[in-house]
Amino acid sequence: MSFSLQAIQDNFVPHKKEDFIYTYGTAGFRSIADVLDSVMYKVGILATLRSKKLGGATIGVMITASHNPEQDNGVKLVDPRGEMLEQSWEAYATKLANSKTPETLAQATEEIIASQKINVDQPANVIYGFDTRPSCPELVKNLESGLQASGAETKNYGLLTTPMLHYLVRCLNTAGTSDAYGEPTAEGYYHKLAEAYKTAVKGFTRLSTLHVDCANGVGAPKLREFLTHLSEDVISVDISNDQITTQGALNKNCGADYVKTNQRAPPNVKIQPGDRFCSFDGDADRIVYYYLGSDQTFRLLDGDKIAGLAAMFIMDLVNDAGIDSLKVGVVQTAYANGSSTNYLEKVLKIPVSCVSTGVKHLHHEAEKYDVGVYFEANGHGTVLFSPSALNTIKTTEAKTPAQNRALQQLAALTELINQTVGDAISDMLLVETILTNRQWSPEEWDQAYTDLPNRLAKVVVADRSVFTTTNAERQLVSPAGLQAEIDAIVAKYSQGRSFVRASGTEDAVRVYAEAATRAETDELTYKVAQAVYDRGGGVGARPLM
Ligand code: G16
Repeated sequence: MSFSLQAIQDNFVPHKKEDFIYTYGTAGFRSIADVLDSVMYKVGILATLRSKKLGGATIGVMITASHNPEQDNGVKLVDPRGEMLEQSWEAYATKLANSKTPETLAQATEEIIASQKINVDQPANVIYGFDTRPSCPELVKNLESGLQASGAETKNYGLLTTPMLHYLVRCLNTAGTSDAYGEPTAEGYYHKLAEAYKTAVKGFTRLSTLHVDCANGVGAPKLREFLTHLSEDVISVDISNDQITTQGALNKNCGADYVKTNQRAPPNVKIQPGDRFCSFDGDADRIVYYYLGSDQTFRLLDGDKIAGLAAMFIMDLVNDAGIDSLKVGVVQTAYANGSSTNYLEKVLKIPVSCVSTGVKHLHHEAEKYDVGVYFEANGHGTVLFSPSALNTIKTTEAKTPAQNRALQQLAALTELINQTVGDAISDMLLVETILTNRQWSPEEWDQAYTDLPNRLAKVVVADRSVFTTTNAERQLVSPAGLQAEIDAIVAKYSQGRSFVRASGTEDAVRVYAEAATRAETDELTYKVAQAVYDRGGGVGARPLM
């Protein structure tokens, strides 16, 4: 298929809302689904250009708004190794998305071709998938129209979790190389994870049933399909919130974001002491665990706790395998609980880096370690093994049975963990592997450290773009004077910490706070939220305690 600017103009999909400004944010374009048709068309063109630029490598496009409510939707591009779109291209995405006429779109397209020196005669290969949102079929048509107009070879993989699409892209681009990642099919993905899990838990007693809340999203059918690859003696899973066709149910009072933000189990989940629970988000790229303590209180095991568990286990294996020259590190964001950072640095003695929100930032930082564990507190994360770490694990000759076992376990983890992006199914298997190996209950896992009480709040403002930050989002640069006011508030609370940043996926400003006690944390959160509302152009009701 050939590339033609004329075809791009002739098939132009106009904007539904003239004054809407689109931005390629934390996880691509996200907004109310009604205004995304034109954006999908442009993303089709961009994916084609990206593939042509990279000599025809397969690029992925995922249509999802993940944790957002059902009426939203979004789209993001996946680069050849399964990672997020290279950041320098985000500006091109934004430019194309905001082109309001066929002529300006053709001009913006030509500019990208010229500045990236793209040979438009190169072939282009693009695959795509989507989640369960009712708006997806219509948006897929617009995406297909953009891909066709720009002349890409395409394959529609249909309903997928986001991490499955990332996996498929990497498989297609590495097929037939020494780096081959797996079979580029859903079956290939299930098979790879299931085989690795069987190896990783071999010889250990199976744990009690794990209860999984699938947020009424795509994780439900995909987890069910996956589980057909493992027998009940290997894992026992009970799935809830699997109503993918019930209107309005997606992420509503359930799912990882609900549990993390509200610090409580979904109301329709009957949680009993001793049981182990986890929640996925709407596209199954995040996971958080939880349980009821012996005092009947809800206990959250979030992304920080998963990072701590994974880092501890990997460090032990690396030591037992006698390959402790490998540098293990953890990457977090400002949302990481202060106690978790303290545990990693002081108890495990692991280097910790702090970067801006968004897995794209964490992923790149994690690549700097031999084994980079990265998790956002919201449960989005994975573990990366560098090529040299993979080689060391594969080629080290064991001198003792214990060393041999540790090397085998590490090798199984490299297969079990989706190294392209955070993946709820794969992360769930990682946690289950560790708990099974240790024969731990969630309480035992939770004993590593005690979280400082913390709270997340949202403030709606007239224009969230006036909130700019520095120092990995820990300090505000603008609005002027607001950071000084926050500092003055925080200083009044023991172990107080708070920061404010504009969300890249929702139309709101986020406020995070932690302090020594629950009461202090709640007060600190609302004081800061009120300052944001007052100085940052708050709209609607002023936040109240
Ligand atoms: C996305 C990103 C995450 C980010 C989250 C919230 O998650 O992939 O990295 O933490 O949004 O971002 P923000 O605070 O900017 O709204 P998801 O699961 O919605 O794709």
